[in-house]
Amino acid sequence: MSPPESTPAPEPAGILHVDMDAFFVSVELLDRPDLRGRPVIVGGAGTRGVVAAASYEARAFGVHSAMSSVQAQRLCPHAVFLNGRYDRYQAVSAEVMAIFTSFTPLVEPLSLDEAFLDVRGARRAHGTAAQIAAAIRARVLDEQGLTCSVGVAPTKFVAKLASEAAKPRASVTGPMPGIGVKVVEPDQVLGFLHPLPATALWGVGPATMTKLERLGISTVGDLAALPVEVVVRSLGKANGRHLHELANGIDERRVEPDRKAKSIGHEETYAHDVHDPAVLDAELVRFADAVASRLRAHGVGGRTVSIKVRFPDFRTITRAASMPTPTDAGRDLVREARALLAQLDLGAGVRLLGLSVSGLSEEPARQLSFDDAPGPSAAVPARVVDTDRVVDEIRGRFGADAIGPATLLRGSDAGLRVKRQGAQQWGPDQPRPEPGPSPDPSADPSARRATDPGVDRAAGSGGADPDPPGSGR
Ligand code: DCP
Ligand code: MG
Repeated sequence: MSPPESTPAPEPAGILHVDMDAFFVSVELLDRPDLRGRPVIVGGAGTRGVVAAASYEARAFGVHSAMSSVQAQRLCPHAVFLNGRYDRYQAVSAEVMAIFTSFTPLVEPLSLDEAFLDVRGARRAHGTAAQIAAAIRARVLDEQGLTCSVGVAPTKFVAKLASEAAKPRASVTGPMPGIGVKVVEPDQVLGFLHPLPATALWGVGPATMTKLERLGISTVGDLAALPVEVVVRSLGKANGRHLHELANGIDERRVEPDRKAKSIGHEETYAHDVHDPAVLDAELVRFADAVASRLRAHGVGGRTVSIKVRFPDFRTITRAASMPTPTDAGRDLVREARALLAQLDLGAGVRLLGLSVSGLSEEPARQLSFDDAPGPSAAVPARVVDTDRVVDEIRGRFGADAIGPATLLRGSDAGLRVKRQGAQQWGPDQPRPEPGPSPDPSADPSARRATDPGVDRAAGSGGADPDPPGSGR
């Protein structure tokens, strides 16, 4: 009889690399839907201009980022050149990163349009890494009207290569959609990596490639098969070892989250416009609870609570109120958010509801509510803190839905029903159900600027609708 297998099964892939498709161009197309399907280039059109981003239609002509605009114009004379609007890309990027952070606090942004996520701790609450990837794509599409490609793998660098494999492709007959999500499980890593050209490895530029070619190496598999000493002799100790490890699928680098989050929030788009105030209130409670949990997971509290409402006609408004001290307690957030929502006329129905907290700082203080006030000593707030910690611990072990505020459990299951109708309504590759205007994020980032930390209640409750001009409606 053979002895029992001693090696434990490797942990399933849990690192995501998310990269927006044709990012700058796709953001511009939100405001210029008439240009969809045409070769579009964002960059400087002048003689010294450079291409920042090219639509997949333009890429079919050989146009790519960092190419001179003169050359791009030569390759694709009918391309439409647009000036870049960095502020706009930054604002959309913040919204997209906030979606990532709603799945895991372990988000490492690499640039405006890409990030690594470590979702190993989020699987119990959100499903497998592949399901999380699909859910992220669906939410980015629904809330921002943009597509992204996701690689799922056990390590950062394989995840990055996998997202590349999931991308759309340019072709002369028009862009070919990508697979959207590419999953590389641990036992598939070497099969995925080894046929790739060695230049696919991080750190292999032209100079290194020349040295590798002298060793007869062209693919990652060739490099992996060489004894490490040979590679070290040619490339030096640090670089040689590192590349040899990568070629063998080894990459110990952890996802380093951006500790300087500006705001933490949660929002959902509903499949059907919500008219019932009781449902909206239950949603606020649920969002506040989720956001407070994430504040505590980050070890921060926030002072400014913002709500966001998008109406059926895509008009989007935000309102903000600041508290005297930062908090990480769900009920503080609910109290502020309720007061803000009460000032709005919701008669038209609500397409999207959101709640976020900014003005983040460490060491949140608890605001005493009447429930706490009669306590005989200062020990009462400490007990409140402990309750929240217990909630966090139960969620950590059993998932985000394991425990929640009583409001969500009373009466009907309105909150849950709405949730199921929410953001996960479409699979990542399904067409949008309505041909109407794209969700218009231009309304949100500009409006949100008015709710930055420091804005007080008076500033947030003005009657003017901050929906900016040119929002495409
Ligand atoms: N960018 C830039 N200059 C470069 C490369 C990129 O200004 N040399 C900007 C424009 C891109 C954005 O960064 O839209 C993201 O870069 P990507 O390499 O991810 O390229 P895209 O998102 O445009 O396309 P895709 O990721 O679909 O290949
Ligand atoms: Mg990109």
